[in-house]
Amino acid sequence: GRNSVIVGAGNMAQQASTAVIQETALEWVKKDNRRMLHVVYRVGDLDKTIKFYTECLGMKLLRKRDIPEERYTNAFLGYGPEDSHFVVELTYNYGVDKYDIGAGFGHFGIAVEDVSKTVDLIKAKGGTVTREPGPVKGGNTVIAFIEDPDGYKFELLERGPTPEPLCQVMLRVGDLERAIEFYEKAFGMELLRKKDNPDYKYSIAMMGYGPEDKNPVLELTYNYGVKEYDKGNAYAQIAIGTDDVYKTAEAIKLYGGTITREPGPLPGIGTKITACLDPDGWKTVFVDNIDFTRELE
Ligand code: GSH
Repeated sequence: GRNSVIVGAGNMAQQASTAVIQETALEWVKKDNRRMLHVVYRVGDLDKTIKFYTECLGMKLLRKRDIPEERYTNAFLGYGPEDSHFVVELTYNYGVDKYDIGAGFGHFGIAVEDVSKTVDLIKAKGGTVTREPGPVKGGNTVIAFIEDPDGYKFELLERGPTPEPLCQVMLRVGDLERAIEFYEKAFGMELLRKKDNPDYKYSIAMMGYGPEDKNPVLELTYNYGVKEYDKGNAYAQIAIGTDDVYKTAEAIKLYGGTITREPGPLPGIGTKITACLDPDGWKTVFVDNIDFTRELE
C-alpha cells in the first residue's frame, strides 16, 4: 500500500545518495598521490636473505631497523632509494626461522636484461632454479623461476633497461572480475593489461598506478575453477602511499573492503596508516606520504 510506496521512495533516495557518495570518493581516490612503496614479508634468516638478494639479484641493502621491544628486525632492499622506488621490506621475528608460504602467494617479478646470465650466476652461488630460462608457455617473454632461501618464488623476466627492476607482486585470486573492480574502485588502480590463457586455464590482470615498464604492478592470477587459496603465514602485505589515510579508509569501506586497522597515527612513531583486506583476504597498508618521507630522513 501507501507505506510501501513511501519506503520504496526512501530506499531510492538512499540509493541515489550512496551512489553520489561513491562517485565523490572515487574521484578523490583517482586524484590521490598513490605509489606502491614496498612489499612486506617474513624471513627466517635475515643475513642469509640479504646475502642472496645482494649477490644473486643485484639489490642494495637500503636500511635496517631493530625493534627489540617488539622482538623483530626489518631490512629494506631494492634497486634504488625508497623515496622513488618500490622495495622489499623483510621482517625477521626473533626466534622464528620457518614460515609457511601457502598456495595463494605467487611470486615477485624481477626484470633483468639477460635471464640466462642471471640464472647462471644464481646457480653458481648455490641458488635454487625451479624453472629454466625460456619463453613463457603461451607467449614470447623469456622467463625463469628461482627460489630464495625461504622458498619465495622470483620470476625473472627478460626486458630492456628499466628504472624499476622489482616489477611485480603476483597473488592468486578466486574471482578476477571481483578483484579488478575492487582494485580499480577502492584503490584507484588502473587495469593495465588483462590476458586470458585458456590453453593453460588461467587469466591474469595487471593492476597499478602507472605504465608497467616504469612502475611496479600487482599481478592478479585466476586459475579456472579455483575459488580459494591457503595464504600461509609468510607473505604479509603491500604498502601504498596516500595523501590522506582517513579518506582512503572511507573509500575502501564504500567499495566493499574490510578495514582491519582504522586510520590514525601509529603509537610511538606517529606515522598515519590504515590497513584493509581485499575480497580474497589479501592485506594492504596505506601510509601517509608526508609521514613516510619523514621516516626516511
Ligand atoms: N597456474 C599458474 C599459477 O597459478 O601460477 C597460472 C599462472 C601462470 O601460469 N603464469 C605464467 C607462468 O608461470 C606466467 S604469466 N608460466 C609458467 C611457465 O611458462 O613455465
